[in-house]
Amino acid sequence: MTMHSHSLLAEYALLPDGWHQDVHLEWDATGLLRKVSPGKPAAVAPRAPGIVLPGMANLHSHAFQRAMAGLTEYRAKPTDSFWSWRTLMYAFAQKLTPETLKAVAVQLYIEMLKAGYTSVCEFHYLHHDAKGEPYAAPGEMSACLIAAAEEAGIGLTLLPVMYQYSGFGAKPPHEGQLRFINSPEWIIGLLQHLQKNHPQHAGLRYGVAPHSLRAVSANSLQELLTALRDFDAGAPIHIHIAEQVQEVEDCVAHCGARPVEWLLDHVDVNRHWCLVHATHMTEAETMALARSGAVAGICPTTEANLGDGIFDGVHYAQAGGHWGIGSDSHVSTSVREELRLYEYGQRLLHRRRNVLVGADNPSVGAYLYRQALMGGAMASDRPVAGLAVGQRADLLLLDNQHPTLCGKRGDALLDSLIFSNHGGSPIRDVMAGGKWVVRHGQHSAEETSNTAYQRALRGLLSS
Ligand code: NGQ
Ligand code: ZN
Repeated sequence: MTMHSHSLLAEYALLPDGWHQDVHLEWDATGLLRKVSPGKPAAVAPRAPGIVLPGMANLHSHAFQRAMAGLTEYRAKPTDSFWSWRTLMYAFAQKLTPETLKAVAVQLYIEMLKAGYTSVCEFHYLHHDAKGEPYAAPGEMSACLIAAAEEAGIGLTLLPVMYQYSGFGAKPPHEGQLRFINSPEWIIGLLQHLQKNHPQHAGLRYGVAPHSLRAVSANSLQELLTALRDFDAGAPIHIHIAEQVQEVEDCVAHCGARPVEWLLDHVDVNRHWCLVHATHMTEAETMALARSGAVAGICPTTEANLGDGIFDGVHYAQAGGHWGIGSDSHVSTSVREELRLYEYGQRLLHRRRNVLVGADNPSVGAYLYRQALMGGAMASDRPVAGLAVGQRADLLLLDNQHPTLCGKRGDALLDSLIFSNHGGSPIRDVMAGGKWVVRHGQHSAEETSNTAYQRALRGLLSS
């Protein structure tokens, strides 16, 4: 295979309608697939020996939190919880500078690519400096994430976060939240600035993220959505919705409804929406969310790490709800581990096996991979839904001789990839937007990034 070719012959590939032999893939200079033809060996195209999967979209990331993974796993109080973790996270967030954010994000995005994510949605709220003063350049921190994604070669959906309050009832923000605080006008102004200085393309998309119902008011949420319609009516909208029982109770006390219930009643929630951590829903809310066409953003490793609870995957799957996965706080950046833990949570809860499957296919791996791919593409609102004409050439080339995969065909490959975890990853090469970014398990910018990351981490941990 040559580095600059715009075509390849995939020996065995997963397409939207299933597995195919000898698939001729061709893409254009913008990285979009122009040809996907199975069963026609073309002598001209370089051969990709192995198994080709579409690359996965990561629908929820707070990049800076990568640098604190592993640093909150000690007991400070017997009552340690999501909220005490959040206090530690705020203290850490205070230390980030534009330079350290960029170094951490490049490292993270390289790790994501190596683990099978070819796109990421950044739920980005570190807008101002540590005192809460705006940086001289608007979007200084956003620009660092855009530059990091470009350097790593990962597709990016950037979602600037609107954040106003510390709790329901317009409680004033805490000191630790001052870096996040803004308004609907500020967010739209930022989007305009970003669109001017870093215009959107197939690898870069903008949307918005009202942080949560506890951090914004009903009025400012409406204002943001109205202004967003003028800026870009199809832009993706992400929100943290019902992660903790405490926030559900506070929402009921202040708004007279549970968070998902309230949102569905007051806002036109549709396929442009992604509800992250829809952990605590009644069965009626679960069904209504599935019917809305929105995506549920599920972050299994982070939700387990923070003690959030378990998403009702069974009823949601029965109702045909869209969902995808996010690595959120980045205690793990593995597609395989995220999907495995989603199914394992359901098994432990229901004391059964093979819980999350589609109506027409018994393979758990196929359900998990295909659904997460579709939901991730919707939440990203970029053409990353799989290997089809018009979609991005985002793909993973797996080693078919790896002990995890050897001798297997069809959906058993996905079952094994997710549920058989032995001897390192079989993901060998990764292409994003038509460019090989990982070859033989190595990213081209890995060494430079490691050095910058080590320097950044030394600074963050000593201050
Ligand atoms: C966040 N993370 O914004 O980083 C949140 C914690 C909050 C998760 N929800 C802060 N996992 O929800 O207030
Ligand atoms: Zn989050």
